[in-house]
Amino acid sequence: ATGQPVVISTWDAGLNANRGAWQVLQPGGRALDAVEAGVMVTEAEQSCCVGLGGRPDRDGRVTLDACIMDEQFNCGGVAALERIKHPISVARRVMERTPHVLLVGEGAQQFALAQGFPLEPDKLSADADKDYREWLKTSQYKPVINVENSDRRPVGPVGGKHNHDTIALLAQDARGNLSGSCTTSGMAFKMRGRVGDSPLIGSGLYVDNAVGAAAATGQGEDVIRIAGASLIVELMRQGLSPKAACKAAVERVARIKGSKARDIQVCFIALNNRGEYGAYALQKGFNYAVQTADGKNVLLDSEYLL
Ligand code: SD4
Repeated sequence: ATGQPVVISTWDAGLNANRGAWQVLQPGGRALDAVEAGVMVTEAEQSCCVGLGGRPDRDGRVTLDACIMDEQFNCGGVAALERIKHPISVARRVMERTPHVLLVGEGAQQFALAQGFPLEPDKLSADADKDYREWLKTSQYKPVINVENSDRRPVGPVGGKHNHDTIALLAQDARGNLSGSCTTSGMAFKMRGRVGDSPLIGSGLYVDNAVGAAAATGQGEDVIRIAGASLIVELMRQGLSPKAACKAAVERVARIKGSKARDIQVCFIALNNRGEYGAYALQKGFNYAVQTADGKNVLLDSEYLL
């Protein structure tokens, strides 16, 4: 136990998410409650890439992926969940109220409704609708990677809009316990039914309280390929620092992808059980937000490989 809470989360939306988490942690709350509260802020913000404001799949449906994990290997997730505002809270219910870890699609929605979550309108946000119509003109299914997000430039499949703002958030509470959360609308204009890394325990998120926690954002397929978050936790177990472990995972993706590595982005954040944190990305443009007990909540540019 460190006595010093800390929160780390992905991209610039992480700053607001960290504030949400901090409201739980500062008065001595539990890391699990903090990681849920933190990303709920982002889910409610209706941004491009998390929650119901997210870009749809290529059939025009917003399908949400999320997972959560606590300090005792309890975990839950939902994938391809539609018309529910807070997938992270449904993921937590899967963890706490079912014998399962992952519910998908219609079954996940049924469960959410049975748990009292309201069914939201079947409607794209104005921005998502505009982007979708634009995308339909070519209907080119080719995920384009967000490599310059830090200054809100290029990227994305449509009109310079970024497509990569999954929020993943890791926290340690004053008791020294770790938890993590991850939530996203996934890659814009993905195939219907496509599931990324973000709801998958071990890929998008992993927590081992005796070692540390890790989470991912970027091209989900290439995070799944290396079981990214789990790999990073195992590397920290072997003694690597959070940043070195994230870097080793990025290097593994780069090795596998060879010359195609330039076409994708993968990014990792990690937090060990001593409260040390770090991040690493394949390409320039990834940033992450860190809130520490000195009261500071800062956005940091990640180092990168290429
Ligand atoms: C996915 N990893 O669905 C997610 C996308 C992402 O920031 O991270 N966006 O593959």
